[in-house]
Amino acid sequence: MKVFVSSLIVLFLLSGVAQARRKTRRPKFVIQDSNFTRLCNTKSILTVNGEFPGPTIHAARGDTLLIDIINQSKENITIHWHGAKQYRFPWSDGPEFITQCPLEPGTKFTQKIVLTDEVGTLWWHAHSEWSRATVHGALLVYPEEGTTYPFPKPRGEMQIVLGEWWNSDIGVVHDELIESGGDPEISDAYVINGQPGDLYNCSQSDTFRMKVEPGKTYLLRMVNAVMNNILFFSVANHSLTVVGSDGAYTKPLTSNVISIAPGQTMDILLEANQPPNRYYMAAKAYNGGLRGQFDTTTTTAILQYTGNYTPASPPPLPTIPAFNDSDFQSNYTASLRSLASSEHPIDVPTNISTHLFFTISINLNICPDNSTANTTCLGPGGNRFAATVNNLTFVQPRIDILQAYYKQINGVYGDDFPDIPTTTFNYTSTLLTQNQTRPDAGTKVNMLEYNENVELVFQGTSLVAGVDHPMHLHGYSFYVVGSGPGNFDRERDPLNYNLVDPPLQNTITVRRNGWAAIRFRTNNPGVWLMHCHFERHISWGMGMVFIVKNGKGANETILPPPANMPECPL
Ligand SMILES: *[C@@H]1O[C@H](CO)[C@@H](O)[C@H](O)[C@H]1NC(C)=O
Ligand SMILES: *[C@@H]1O[C@H](CO)[C@@H](O)[C@H](O)[C@H]1NC(C)=O
Ligand SMILES: *[C@@H]1O[C@H](CO)[C@@H](O)[C@H](O)[C@H]1NC(C)=O
Ligand SMILES: *[C@@H]1O[C@H](CO)[C@@H](O)[C@H](O)[C@H]1NC(C)=O
Ligand SMILES: *[C@@H]1O[C@H](CO)[C@@H](O)[C@H](O)[C@H]1NC(C)=O
Ligand SMILES: *[C@@H]1O[C@H](CO)[C@@H](O)[C@H](O)[C@H]1NC(C)=O
Ligand SMILES: *[C@@H]1O[C@H](CO)[C@@H](O)[C@H](O)[C@H]1NC(C)=O
Ligand SMILES: *[C@@H]1O[C@H](CO)[C@@H](O)[C@H](O)[C@H]1NC(C)=O
Ligand SMILES: *[C@@H]1O[C@H](CO)[C@@H](O)[C@H](O)[C@H]1NC(C)=O
Ligand SMILES: *[C@@H]1O[C@H](CO)[C@@H](O)[C@H](O)[C@H]1NC(C)=O
Ligand SMILES: *[C@@H]1O[C@H](CO)[C@@H](O)[C@H](O)[C@H]1NC(C)=O
Ligand SMILES: CC(=O)N[C@H]1CO[C@H](CO)[C@@H](O)[C@@H]1O
Ligand SMILES: [Cu+2]
Repeated sequence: MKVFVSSLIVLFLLSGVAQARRKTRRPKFVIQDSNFTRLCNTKSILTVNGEFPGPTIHAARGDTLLIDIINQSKENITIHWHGAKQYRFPWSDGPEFITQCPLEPGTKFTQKIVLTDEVGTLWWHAHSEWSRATVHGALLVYPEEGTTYPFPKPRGEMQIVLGEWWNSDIGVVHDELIESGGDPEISDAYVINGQPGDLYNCSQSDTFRMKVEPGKTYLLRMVNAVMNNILFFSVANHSLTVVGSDGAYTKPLTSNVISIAPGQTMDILLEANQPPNRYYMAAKAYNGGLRGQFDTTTTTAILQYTGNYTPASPPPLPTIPAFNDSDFQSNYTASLRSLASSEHPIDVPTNISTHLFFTISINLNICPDNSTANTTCLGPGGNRFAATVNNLTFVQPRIDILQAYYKQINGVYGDDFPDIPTTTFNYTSTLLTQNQTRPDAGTKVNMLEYNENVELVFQGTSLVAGVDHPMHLHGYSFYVVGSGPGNFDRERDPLNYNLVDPPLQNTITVRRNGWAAIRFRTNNPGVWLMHCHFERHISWGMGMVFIVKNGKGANETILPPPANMPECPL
């Protein structure tokens, strides 16, 4: 049986980090099965180096990472470096059948990640079926040598990785989702650094603890690696000040509760300014969609002051908004701002050359289809769930799109993913018909020229059920210039855009029955997946692919593939 270390108090002190400029770091990732015990059950899960969550990678801005991935498991696997832009090198991005074929059992691949302007907390995770449930970890990028944080140096720091735990085998949860056509099995717990916390009888002794000295300030490196839910997080009697998100600095945003979506990261300052004691940190789901069921449990960890005192028993629990508090959710999401200082300027595209408008919807297909012998699926009305961007369910190809594009292999994808919906309708109407819920399907990409200024408006729809969607773009960070409820109004809404200090993010939660507008410049040629970071939604097809063409200069083209690239069998 494995011995886990996550209940130990490990504080990484900041002195002496980031000594050398432009280092190359070479950690080894061994993908393997390991037995873990949670909630009284022991089961085998897929891990990196036998750890759950997986190893934290430390780097400085501008460093190069060479990750030797060795697959000693029985699963096909790929690893995605979430938030790393991978300039001109989509070969290392990772999503299966988009930029590579999976590493089959017994194979190896060295992924090269050249960090550029990213700073703060990024993360890495598996990007093959649902294996990211246990295969994920933090990637911490420190300021480069000779520079500092744009906030007072914290006494210490700690990664806080939020996850979701099923007692069932995650492969079975995935297969049943596809088979049944309904919602996924509800998870058994959320976890903080791999532990559900001591509100569960079977997790009393292993609850994650973070030790703090009275009067000192700490940096929480938070990653939401949860599969299917946005979480609210709070620490009893303490306030949380977000100073960074998705690998970019933000203006300090202080509140008692934060909201964080799957795919998002946050750098959070916590001042240990309360009477020495033990305090719960806690997280639970936000779910404004009100459709279906979800995991309503609370995960906890303990913030523990040093010194001699008689601890409160139990420690105080924080107050967390109700699971359906969509006002808090939307408001919090819309409150983030770029730091936008002279040392950390922003560069929001203004002369927009490409306008895109993408609806994001939950859809229904008739059941059966050819993938199951079932005549009744477990979706509403016996239908099978699907999900779409511009009414297209993304169909995964068998040859990865990057390989097909680079080698000009025909027939793998179509290049006519629409810039706007093929039919317009009242996207957030309460009166949509069943016929409108039927999607189209295909493997289509949207082609973009190099150096275009793109504005993309995501429009949530009320088809089947309006729910929030955390949309994630690979290869880029984007400025979130606006968001709002209801249908986007092309005349009125742009007048309220924030072009002064919009946050730079790689994942934006589009509120249920609402819209969000993002901007980015296509300065990174490659094949880039864009998808909802709720795992059930991407499994149902809520994704699409951008191909950004090469520019004119030799420095503006995709670099050649690495020698050991895991290609798909032709
Ligand atoms: C996990 O536990 C099972 C049952 O105790 C055992 O058969 C198996 O070898 C273990 N696997 C690993 C990877 O330790
Ligand atoms: C693993 O991926 C290969 C393609 O690279 C595929 O042929 C094979 O069926 C996959 N295996 C599993 C177990 O999914
Ligand atoms: C049909 O779906 C049900 C519900 O998920 C499942 O239990 C059953 O195994 C499926 N049957 C077949 C033949 O796929
Ligand atoms: C925890 O243990 C107590 C006492 O044995 C029991 O009453 C309770 O149902 C258990 N709670 C859970 C969540 O298992
Ligand atoms: C935490 O805050 C609550 C409510 O404000 C207060 O009643 C309690 O005494 C505080 N606990 C500690 C240990 O400071
Ligand atoms: C949203 O945030 C603003 C500013 O913090 C606050 O004034 C307002 O009351 C909030 N609205 C809701 C619905 O929470
Ligand atoms: C189902 O299979 C039939 C016969 O093989 C084929 O004609 C049809 O296109 C398939 N439908 C889907 C939705 O794949
Ligand atoms: C769209 O639908 C919403 C909700 O049903 C309704 O309030 C609104 O009036 C509709 N808009 C138009 C232009 O029909
Ligand atoms: C929905 O589609 C069916 C079959 O194509 C058709 O008979 C029906 O009239 C349509 N209903 C509406 C409201 O469009
Ligand atoms: C999506 O496409 C299908 C098939 O063409 C069509 O029946 C349906 O009305 C479309 N739905 C929307 C919302 O555009
Ligand atoms: C590529 O090189 C040209 C000529 O030196 C320069 O103008 C351009 O800005 C460079 N592009 C990038 C992305 O560095
Ligand atoms: C080379 C290598 O690591 N091979 C391993 C791949 O995974 C299988 C299944 O766990 C092992 O049996 C091999 O030893
Ligand atoms: Cu979604």
